[in-house]
Amino acid sequence: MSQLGTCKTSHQRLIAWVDEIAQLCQPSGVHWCDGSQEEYDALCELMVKAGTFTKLDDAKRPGSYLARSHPSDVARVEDRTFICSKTKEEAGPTNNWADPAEMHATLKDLYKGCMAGRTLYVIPFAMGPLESPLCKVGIEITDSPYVVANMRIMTRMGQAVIEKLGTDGAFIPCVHSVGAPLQPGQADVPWPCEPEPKNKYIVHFPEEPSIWSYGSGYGGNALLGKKCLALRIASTVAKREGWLAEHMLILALTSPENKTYYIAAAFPSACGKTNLAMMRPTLPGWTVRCLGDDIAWIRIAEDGRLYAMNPETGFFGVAPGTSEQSNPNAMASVRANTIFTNVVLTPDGDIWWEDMGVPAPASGIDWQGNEWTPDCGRKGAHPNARFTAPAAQCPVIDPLWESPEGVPLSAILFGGRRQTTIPLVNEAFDWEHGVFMGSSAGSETTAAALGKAGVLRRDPFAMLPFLGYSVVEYLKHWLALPEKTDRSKLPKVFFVNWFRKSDDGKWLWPGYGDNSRVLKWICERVEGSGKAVESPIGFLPAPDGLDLGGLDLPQGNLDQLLSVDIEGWKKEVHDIVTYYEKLGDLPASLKAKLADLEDRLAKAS
Ligand code: O2Y
Ligand code: MN
Repeated sequence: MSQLGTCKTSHQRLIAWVDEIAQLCQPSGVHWCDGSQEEYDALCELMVKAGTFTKLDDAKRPGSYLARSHPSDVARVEDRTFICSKTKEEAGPTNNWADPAEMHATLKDLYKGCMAGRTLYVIPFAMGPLESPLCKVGIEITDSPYVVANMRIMTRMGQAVIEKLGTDGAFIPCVHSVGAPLQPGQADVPWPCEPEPKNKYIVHFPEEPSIWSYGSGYGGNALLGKKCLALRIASTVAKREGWLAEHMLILALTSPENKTYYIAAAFPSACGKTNLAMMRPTLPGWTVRCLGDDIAWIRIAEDGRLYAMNPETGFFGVAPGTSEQSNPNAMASVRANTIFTNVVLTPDGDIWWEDMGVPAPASGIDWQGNEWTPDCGRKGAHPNARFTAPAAQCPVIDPLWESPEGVPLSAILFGGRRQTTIPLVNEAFDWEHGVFMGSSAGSETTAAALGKAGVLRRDPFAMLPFLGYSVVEYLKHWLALPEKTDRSKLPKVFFVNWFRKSDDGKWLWPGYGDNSRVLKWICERVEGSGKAVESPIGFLPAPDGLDLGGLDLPQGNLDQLLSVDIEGWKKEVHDIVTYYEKLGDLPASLKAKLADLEDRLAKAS
């Protein structure tokens, strides 16, 4: 590494800031990342020596590594995530707020000497193609080589970003430390972090803007380009600048007639965004291409339409449950050059996880580094185990996925994991009704989110953990779009639910590739040809509206999937009313949509 890592910028503000952070954190050295393959390889080798990485067998998983995190550091920490806007009101009722001056004082104490014995890495990164009108540059300082390696996959990182910044370009400062300084002579551990939950901090200062993360080396807590910059900070910038930063996948659906429709979809964490984004349709002649699986930046273009762009360059996907059946294109994406975190190491130097669709190895090493066998009574992979893979390796990556302009959206989908009440798909009556649908979206929780599994958690626009400002102001921002462009140019809005179950607990809908049947109906509705019936909750597919050719779906299932459960919906409305009360003074048009829904349900009963 001796020839690598020198500073190659004449951006004086950047140099001064790096010096200031180095003074505060007292690292043993400073390494400016150039983003090269040579640098990546050297860092991986360093991590293999430190025990952080295990190199996987090159014949089985070329260029790939396994990392095991500390058991206390396995997921995003929502209760330690703070939005430090000037006032609590600006952060809104759904965020943890702290006074910015007080938080700065707390952080200054924490970061004093926190990188002792470690290298401070400077990561120049861009979210979005460098030439995109929405591209934002961040500089992440970190003492974790694991973060550097992951950031290289997930963002456009390195010298090209330094060139873009020139001598005075704007950047968002992001400071990250694992919070584990080393005393002279102290041996390091494979996954350094601050194990005490209350000493972890994921902090956003939207006005500055800047990001400070302390104590965790994992995922969304540490790869600061992703949830912290591209959602929490970007949402505040987007509000100011008149665009949208959303927790949405982007896909392209092409019909047998070769017409392509671009669709963005907002589902809460752990609802299968990655699976849908790169789905293999079961409908003959239809293809899906992936543009992004997690984040969409959306702007009104010159032609008045909404254009969506994926600011990331990789997938940080949940491993357990990913299989040839659930997501063959994700499996192909992780065949090489992938970092796996918290999965099982097999005796032949490959990886395995629960529901991978292949037999478990007779024995292995589990995510905690212990001997493991399939019958030992413990899971081998952590439920939030991840793969970090380059998006370019996805076999169905869309040719326009790096388009600086983005792609024009025909439809926006909201959805969640709901076992009852919510139908397979329904279409909003108009834009405001669509915003109402997004505002009241919810999902039954799983392991990736904090708290108990199986509990309905309202998650407006799937942005609850990722919004950098007040949810009421956010909803107003969405409601204001028809004032900024011709209403007829806005995408149509739909709500989908692949997760409905029968009374005896069986899935009513096969999901996965068969979701293409729902997407086809959505495209037909965009064209004005899809058969629909008006209902109290929106437009539902007519009984013969969905293309179910070749699918052996019992009529009873279809009836349940496409009917309105009036009593269930009345309870839903009651629950939304209660939730809305917690959000504060919502825009009148949303309250009106709720009242209209209540009226229509009353008339239908
Ligand atoms: O637990 C983490 O740190 C990762 S969370 C995550 C990662 C990729 C995409 N989405 C999410 C999410 O929680 O929405
Ligand atoms: Mn996500």
